[in-house]
Amino acid sequence: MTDSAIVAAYEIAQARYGEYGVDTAAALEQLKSIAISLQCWQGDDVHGFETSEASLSGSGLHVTGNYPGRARNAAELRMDAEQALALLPGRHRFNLHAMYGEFGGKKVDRDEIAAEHFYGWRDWAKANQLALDFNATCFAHPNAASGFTLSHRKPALREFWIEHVQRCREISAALGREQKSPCLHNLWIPDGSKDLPADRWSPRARLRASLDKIFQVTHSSSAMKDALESKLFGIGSEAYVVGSHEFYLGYALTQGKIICFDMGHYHPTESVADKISAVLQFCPELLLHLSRGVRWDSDHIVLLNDELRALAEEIVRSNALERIHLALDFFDASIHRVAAWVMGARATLKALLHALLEPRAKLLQYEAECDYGARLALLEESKTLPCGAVWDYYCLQMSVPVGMAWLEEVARYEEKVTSRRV
Ligand code: RNT
Ligand code: ZN
Repeated sequence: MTDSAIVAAYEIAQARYGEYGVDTAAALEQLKSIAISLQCWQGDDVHGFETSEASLSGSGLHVTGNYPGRARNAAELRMDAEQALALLPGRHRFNLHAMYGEFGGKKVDRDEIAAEHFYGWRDWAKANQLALDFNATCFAHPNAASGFTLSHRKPALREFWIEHVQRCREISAALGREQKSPCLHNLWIPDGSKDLPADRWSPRARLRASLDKIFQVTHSSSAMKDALESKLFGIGSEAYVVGSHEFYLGYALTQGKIICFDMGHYHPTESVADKISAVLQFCPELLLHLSRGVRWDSDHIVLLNDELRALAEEIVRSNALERIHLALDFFDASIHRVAAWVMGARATLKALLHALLEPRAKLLQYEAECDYGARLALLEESKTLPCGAVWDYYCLQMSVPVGMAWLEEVARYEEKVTSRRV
C-alpha cells in the first residue's frame, strides 16, 4: 500500500468514526502516550545471565520451542530488543528480571546482587530513552528447587529470598531515581505444591510475614513501586499456590501495594477485564501482565482476541489509562523471538486503539435511556468500524512499518544477525 492510499483510507475512516461522534485524531494522541513494558525474558527463553546452570525446573514455568537464534548475552538481548522496539509505534519500557544482571563471569548469588550489576542496562536504557521495570527472580535457583521460597518452612531459606527481594527493590529504586520515572518492581514466587497439602495455612502465614519484613524497608514512590502477582496454578503446583489471588489482593489492599493481574493466571472463564473497575475502586494503581492462557499454559503470545479487547475497553472505559501499568508476559521459543515481542506489543496497541475509538458517548446515551437493543447493536457494529485504517495511519505517522511489513524487517534481521548465532 502506498502512503497516499494509507492516508486516503484513514480519511474515510475518520469520517466514518465522526458519524458516531468519535474523534480519531484525539484517540491517536492518547495512544501515543501509552507505554508497554517489554519483558526481557521473551528474548532468551527465561535463561538469564548467571554463571550457574539456571534451570526452570521447579518454577512452574515452561518454555517450549527451539527456534534458532536465542540471545545468549546482554549485548545480543539488547540488540534484539532494539529491533523489536524499532517496529513498535510509541515510546515503551523494558522489564528486567534479576537473573539478567551482568556479573562479569563471576558467581554473584541472588542475595548478593546490587545496582552495579545493572549499570549496563541502565546505560542502554538511557541511550535508547527507555525506562526500566524490574522483577525479583525467585526461581531457577537451588534454593527454590523445593518449590518454596518466601514461604519455605526453613527460616534460613526464607531469609535468603527476603534478602534477594530487598536487594531487587533497592536496585529498582536506584534505576527509578536515575531514569526519573518510577521503576515498577513486581514480585512473583512459584511457591505451591503438586498435590493436596495438609496445611494450607502455615505457608501463607509465612509468606505474609516474609512480605512484612521485605516491606519494612520503604522507598520513595517516585523511585520505585511494589507490585504483587498471584497465580491459580503452575506446573508442579496444581493443587495449591501459596500466593493466590485472594492472598495478594488482601495483602495489596491492606498494605498499599499494587496488585498484578496476569491474564493467564485465572480460571479460563474468569474475566480479568471485569476486575479492573472493581479493584480500582479501592486502590490507586494496577499492573497487568498481558499474556494468553491456552489450556495448561499461561504464557502464549497475546493476540487481538476477545480477552485482550475487553481488557483494553475496560481500561479506557474506567478512564484508568494513567492508573494502569501494562507489561507483556509471555515466552514463546517456537517462532522468532523478536516477532513474538512485536506481535504481542502491536496486538496490545491495536486493542487499546480499538477501545479508544469506541463510540462511547452514544453507548452511554443508549444505556441511560435503557435502550439496550441499541446499545448491543452499536457494540456489535463498532467491532467492524475501520479501526485497521486508523492503525495503519498511526504506524505511518510514527514511522514504523505498516501492516505485515514489520515481518520483513524481522526476516532481514534474522538473516543478518540471529541466524548467525550458532
Ligand atoms: C509466572 C508469572 C511471572 C513470570 C515472570 C518471568 O507465572 O507470570 O510474571 O512470567 O516473572
Ligand atoms: Zn506474569
